[in-house]
Amino acid sequence: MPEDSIDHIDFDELNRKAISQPLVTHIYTADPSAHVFGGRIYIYPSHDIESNIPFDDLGSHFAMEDYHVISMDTPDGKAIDHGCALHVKDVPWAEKQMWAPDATEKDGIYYLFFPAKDYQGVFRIGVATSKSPVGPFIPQPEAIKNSFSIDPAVFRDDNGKYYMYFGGIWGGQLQRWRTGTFKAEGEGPLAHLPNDDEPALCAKVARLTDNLLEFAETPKYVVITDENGEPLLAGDNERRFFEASWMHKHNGKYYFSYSTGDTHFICYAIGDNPYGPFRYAGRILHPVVGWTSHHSIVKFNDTWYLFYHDSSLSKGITHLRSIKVTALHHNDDGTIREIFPYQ
Ligand code: FUB
Repeated sequence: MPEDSIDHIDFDELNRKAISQPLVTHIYTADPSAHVFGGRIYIYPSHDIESNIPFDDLGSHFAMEDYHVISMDTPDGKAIDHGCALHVKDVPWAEKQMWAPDATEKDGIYYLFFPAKDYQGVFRIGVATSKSPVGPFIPQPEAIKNSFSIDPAVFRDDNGKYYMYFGGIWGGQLQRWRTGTFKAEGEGPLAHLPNDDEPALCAKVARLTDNLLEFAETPKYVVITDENGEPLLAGDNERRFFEASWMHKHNGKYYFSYSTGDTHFICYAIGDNPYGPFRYAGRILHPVVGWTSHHSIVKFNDTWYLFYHDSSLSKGITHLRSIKVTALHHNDDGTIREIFPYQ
């Protein structure tokens, strides 16, 4: 439900109908990247704040400054806020807009991956490390070489290789990198998008180096195909990629899930390897209150869970969101049961 249609919502009624409640209510949180480390759930969300910057198509109103890690014993247990894990003022290359992060672990070191705008107004992706899953995280002095756009999601495959999926159109600037170099904004944030009858812009994927601090290869396109094996078109905005990449593996198949942005769905596509192509397979989550939809999918004690967010606690304010969790079910044929966030 986009912000312009919230005027008539009875939020008390909506919250009664919600399939889940905010995991924390003392701060606003969004874009939950959840992982299980040592048998405990750790969530790496954006930390939403009121910036008083007006809504625009660039997402300027998402002016977040730091990250807090949230942890839980179980998906229905108490969520603990471990405080500030990384602040933009401690990241030498980053000026503002600490958007959706992700984290991973390798050999006892925890890696926090995060997008932020540099001092030229260009989104880059940085990495910070800690010996603890809750930080504090020490950032690398520079952003990842040749990184761009937003929403990093790091996937560890069973063979121990790590891949980063990333990208987001509109305010996430992916369209401005279409030719390989950064294009000026031109006629506005929607400039440089493909025409409706051209293939949609794709998320990117790159394997990471062994120390997880750099791309080991030039990022490749994450192509999503339709039922005929053709790439989804840019005008197919109920199915095409917008932002919020995530990867999970189930029964040997690779599930690439993502947000459709302006149509507010979390959808998924299935492939046979981490690079794809991925065949569009359907919707996971129907629209939530608030413009954005962003999620992660993680297995805990043999049950899969969808972490997501909505703006119900802030009564529909787009940039003040709250993280939530609900169970996710794979059907026997490999498809995922659709989730309706309000019954
Ligand atoms: O939280 C800021 C941005 O909003 C994220 O990077 C996007 O995925 C969207 O949720």
